[in-house]
Amino acid sequence: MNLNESYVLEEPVKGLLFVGDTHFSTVTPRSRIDEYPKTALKKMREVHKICKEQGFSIVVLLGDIFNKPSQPISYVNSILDLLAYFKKDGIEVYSIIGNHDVLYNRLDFMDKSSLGNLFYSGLLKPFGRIYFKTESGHSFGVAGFHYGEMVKPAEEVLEGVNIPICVAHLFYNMSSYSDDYLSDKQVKELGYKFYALGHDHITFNPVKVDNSYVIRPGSLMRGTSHRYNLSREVVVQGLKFDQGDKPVKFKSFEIPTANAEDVFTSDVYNRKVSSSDLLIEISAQAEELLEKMDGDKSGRTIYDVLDESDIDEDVKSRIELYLQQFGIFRRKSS
Ligand SMILES: [Mn+2]
Repeated sequence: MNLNESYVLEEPVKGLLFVGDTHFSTVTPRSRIDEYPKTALKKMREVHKICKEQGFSIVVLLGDIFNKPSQPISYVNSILDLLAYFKKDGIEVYSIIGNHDVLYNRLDFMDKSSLGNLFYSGLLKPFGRIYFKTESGHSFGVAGFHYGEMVKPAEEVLEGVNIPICVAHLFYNMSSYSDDYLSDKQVKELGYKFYALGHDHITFNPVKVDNSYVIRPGSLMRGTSHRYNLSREVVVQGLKFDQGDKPVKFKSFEIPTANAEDVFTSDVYNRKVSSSDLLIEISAQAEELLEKMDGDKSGRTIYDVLDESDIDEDVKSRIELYLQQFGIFRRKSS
């Protein structure tokens, strides 16, 4: 399987729709009281509806399709069924690979992941490049970079296109920890007109940097009861072509969501749960923190990162206890 396939589309394209981290999972996060797996599929049906109504024939998923690399076969099948539903209406779905999709961020582990099933089916297409033209004759090139791949300059990878677009699974201007982000400097130097980024679960309006735009729709699913998830709208964002006098127009579409109070429980961490469930939850959060620390070169400690994290205080203190079990104690201030 070529994860960096090039596609040259024959038919003129009317628009591109970007869908942020879907995080398909059969496990309902403990903070949610709805059925997460079903809600995720329902939201993708809404995406399909938007495509039909707005004339999008290309959907680009921005990575983290699955929450964990391996998912139950029945759930993978229901996602294949969903992708077939897009295909039936002539909507092609492309995707890059996020850090949650493969074990150890190793692309050569794709064969062992559920995302690999989707790719082998041909209903979801991993891509390196997509070339197409619009009705008015503008030529576009979309360069996709999987998590862990270095983003290369537009002129190096997309020759002879009017409007180059970069799709990657990276934060933007996040200088605090790790190196999985695009800096302002890179955005300027890489030379793309648009950067559509997954990885960040928060929804942003496009940011203009010189003559480029950074697009971050945020995750399709609200996996946690983090503060930003309680208030934000869930959207998909896209580009429409040949609208009036402009070759490209940015569009944002809201995906209907339940009220946060109907999805998340307020006393999530006080709910009576088995201690093993609690341990799984806390260790998952702690592991995420440790992962973030991996790329950190600023000399900050895990407690610095923990203190700044958007995690309930109650959980923070439990993570602290968890870390202490492994002999990782808070550094005494001098
Ligand atoms: Mn994600």
